[in-house]
Amino acid sequence: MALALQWQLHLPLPLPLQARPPALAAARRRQRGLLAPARRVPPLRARCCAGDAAAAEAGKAQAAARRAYPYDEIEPRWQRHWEEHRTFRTPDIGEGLDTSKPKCYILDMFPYPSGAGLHVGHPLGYTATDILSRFKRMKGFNVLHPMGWDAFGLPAEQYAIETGTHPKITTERNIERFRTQLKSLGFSYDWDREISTTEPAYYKWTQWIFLQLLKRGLAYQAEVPVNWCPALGTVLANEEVVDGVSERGGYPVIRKPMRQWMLRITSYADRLLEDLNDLNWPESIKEMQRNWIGRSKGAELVFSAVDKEGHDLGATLFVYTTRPDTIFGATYLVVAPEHVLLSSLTSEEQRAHVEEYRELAARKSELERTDLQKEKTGVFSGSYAKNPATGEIIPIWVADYVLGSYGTGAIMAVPAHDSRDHEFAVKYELPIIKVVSPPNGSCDPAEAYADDGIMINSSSTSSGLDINGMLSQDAAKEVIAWVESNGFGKKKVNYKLRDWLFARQRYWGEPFPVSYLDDTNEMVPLSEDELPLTLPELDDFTPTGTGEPPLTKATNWVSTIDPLSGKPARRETSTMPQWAGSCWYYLRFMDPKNSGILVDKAKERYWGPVDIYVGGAEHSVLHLLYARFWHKVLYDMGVVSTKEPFKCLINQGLILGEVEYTAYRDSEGRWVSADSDSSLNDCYQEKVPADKVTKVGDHYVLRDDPNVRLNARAYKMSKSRGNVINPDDVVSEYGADSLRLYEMFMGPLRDSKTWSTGGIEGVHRFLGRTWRLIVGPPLPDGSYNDGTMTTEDEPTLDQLRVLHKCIAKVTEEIDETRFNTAISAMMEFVNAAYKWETQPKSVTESFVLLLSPFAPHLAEELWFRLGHPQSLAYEQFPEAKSEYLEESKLVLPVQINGKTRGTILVDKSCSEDDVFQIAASDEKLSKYLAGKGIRKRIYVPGRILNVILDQQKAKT
Ligand code: ANZ
Repeated sequence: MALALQWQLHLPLPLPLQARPPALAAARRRQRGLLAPARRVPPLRARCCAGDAAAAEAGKAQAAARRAYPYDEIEPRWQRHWEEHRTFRTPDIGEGLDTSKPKCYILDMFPYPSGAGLHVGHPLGYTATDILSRFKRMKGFNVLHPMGWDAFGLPAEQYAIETGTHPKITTERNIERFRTQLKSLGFSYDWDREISTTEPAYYKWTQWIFLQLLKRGLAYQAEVPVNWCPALGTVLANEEVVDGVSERGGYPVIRKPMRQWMLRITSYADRLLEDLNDLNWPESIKEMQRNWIGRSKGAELVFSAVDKEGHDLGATLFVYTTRPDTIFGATYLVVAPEHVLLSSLTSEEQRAHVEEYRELAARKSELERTDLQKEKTGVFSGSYAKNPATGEIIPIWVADYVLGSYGTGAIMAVPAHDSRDHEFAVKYELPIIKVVSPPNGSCDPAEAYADDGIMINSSSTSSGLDINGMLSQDAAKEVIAWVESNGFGKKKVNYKLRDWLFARQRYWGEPFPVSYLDDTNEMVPLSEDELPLTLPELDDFTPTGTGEPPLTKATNWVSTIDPLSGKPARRETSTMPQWAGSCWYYLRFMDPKNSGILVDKAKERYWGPVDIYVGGAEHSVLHLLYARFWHKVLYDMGVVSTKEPFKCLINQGLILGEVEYTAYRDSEGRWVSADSDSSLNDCYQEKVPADKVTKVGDHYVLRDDPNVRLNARAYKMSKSRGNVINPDDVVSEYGADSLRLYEMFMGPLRDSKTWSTGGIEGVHRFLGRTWRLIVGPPLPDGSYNDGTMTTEDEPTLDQLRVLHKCIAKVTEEIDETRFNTAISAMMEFVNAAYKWETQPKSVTESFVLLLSPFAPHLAEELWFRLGHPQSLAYEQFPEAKSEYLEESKLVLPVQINGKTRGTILVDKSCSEDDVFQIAASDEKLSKYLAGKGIRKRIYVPGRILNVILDQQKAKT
């Protein structure tokens, strides 16, 4: 996804860094080891200079000494093996796929291949889906686990503008890098299904879908406001505008109407809302989608425009309200500055004011206009309307807190019961009439009362409508019935969801397969057999300065002949937005090479829908909504067989940079504890390395001076903070299996987590211990024996119990996507196995299979050494046997005369006599029982043994 790494988390900023203390003081502190090195120390390999061979050798030796097992030999070997054997290729239907087996389609949100390469945030979700894919394969499922590239978009185009490098070249280079990086992590993708949204063979079908939308009336053109930057001479995407100015250069941006392609997603609003109910998605994401769709119920009311004297002007204003019950309190109307009737409603006296106001409003974003904190502004239009309920003549105003794009773009203002209207009415001295009384009778007269209540001041003999005394909700129904029978309006459902602005004035996107006849300007679609319409080559990507897209510069491409009429025509020069390609890519993975149809029906019926979809929460609204919309259109067309594309959705959490410790000093250079009363704003800040810090209770202090408390905080990884961890470095220092295991061990998949180098060393050591447990210790020269240390011994009951407990736990935790606790269970197994005298082969084999989804390279190597020439990727995942899961022994509390005196370990099958004998011979309990007469024994099997002593005898 284009924004995959633009994390949305807003983290608190650190205290502003003070002017640095004199260099000498800093140097002194550096000597004392308190100042952290300016930047993270690069990994061993990177630290060696090219020419410094001796240092390189030393570095290698150091790395080898730190490496807990030879991952650097094992991992490339198995990656080669998988590639050569196409181990993870999923055969097609009719090509050997056994469709009697259950299927599981496991999908990652495909990345935007940015120039920065992979970030450690990427492998978090990718490792999770890889574990699930490997697990499901071993559980007998046919698994579809593909990868591709969402490669159209702004950064490549901006880079092209700056450097002249064609976006295609940059994109290919970036894809190459991403692919290599992903392969180095051992992910089990079926690389034969790789797709890129920028390939004509792919976007042919994006264009095809557009033509279907056009045929169904779901694509249309409209004049809509865009972000126009006069200084840059270009239209900007929303993300390129920051606080009303261009992100690049800081030039003012205004809203300017432009002809644009729109998609009628609003026709699907109800279905997009209702079908959410059946999805296994996080509730929070469903709620975000519901809010975005924003369904509200109310009425559309009709007000006729009149002049000052009440003469009909022949114009009708429709307003949308969710509170028809408050109609008697409507003391004025407001239209949006962009309302089509505004001009005709404006009187000559007011025209100059209204025009000026309209221009001012055009410079504001919708966000700014709807900001409740901003002061409301507006201008009287000079016209009036008749309130159908009261018969009163009320003024019509224009104000930008009413949006042209919502409802009807006009409202009836009820200042007594709507806070925005109230603020406006107070400012412009418009009448405020209370029509709802709170059920308990009291409310603040200086504010709008927005809740339901009992209707007052709500009857009119002239209109015949009387709702006084009714509850708001009943009154609303009554008003709707009244307006419907008197021709003053109707019941109405409204949505916040708008139609989707589906065009960008950019080069690097899918061309629209339409053109316009030169003579009539009529729009003509390309016929389907002419697809794909390929993007023309272009050398100059700079904006045209007129707002026309860069594609206008491809003059030969733009001029065409409409094949149907033979008339000269001009091609559409805007391109599709970045979202287009990612709306349907999951379908193409099912049948990526089909040139005759978007997806083969049988393949779609087998693989659809996606069973598990994993990605960042930043895509929880738009990407998912757009993809669901297209999917529903394709469903209506019979192209897909399911109503929804993604059955289960998981959002992985954010990985924050390593915790940073900050210490404070006053101007004299003395430490100031972070919890001291004096203001830290006046202090110098110092970053303290982790080895100089210790934890006391739940806070951090200087190891050398525990009275000095430090601030500890993890920040979002960013180049400017210098806290970015590059997965390549981790792979070269610890191996891919360690990175995978660490990312899963950091904490629950869905939570935010902080990176810790100490943590990765921990899991690396665990893998090393596993390696040595099975292969044996290193030989004096550092190499290892071939084969393993396992024996052909029959496993003992205890060994089988430890193994099956681990199988049960790992299976359950993978099923529940709790990978961190699955890893803990494997660590417990290894600890237990180190205590065994022998490692029976059958137990080791099962454990290696358990480990394989998490650390596949190491597991394959061990499996091979255990005597299996084939990859373990399709071996059966071990099954936990219940007979080994039940603990046969239990800890039984023993009470003597009602007081618990100790516990004994007994076999579950023990009889009462046996249990009593064990208690009597227990060292601690025997002193209470020895020589005492027993009056009664109460034994509740599995729960308790209670012994009542014979008091008489006890005394003697
Ligand atoms: C009269 C009224 C009285 C309203 C009252 C509210 C409270 P939701 O729930 O978001 O759909 N409204 C309608 N169109 C608007 C527009 N284009 N721009 C700004 N505001 C608009 O909100 C619907 C309510 O928002 C409508 O109900 C209308 O104000 C306002 F006591 O009408 B109400």
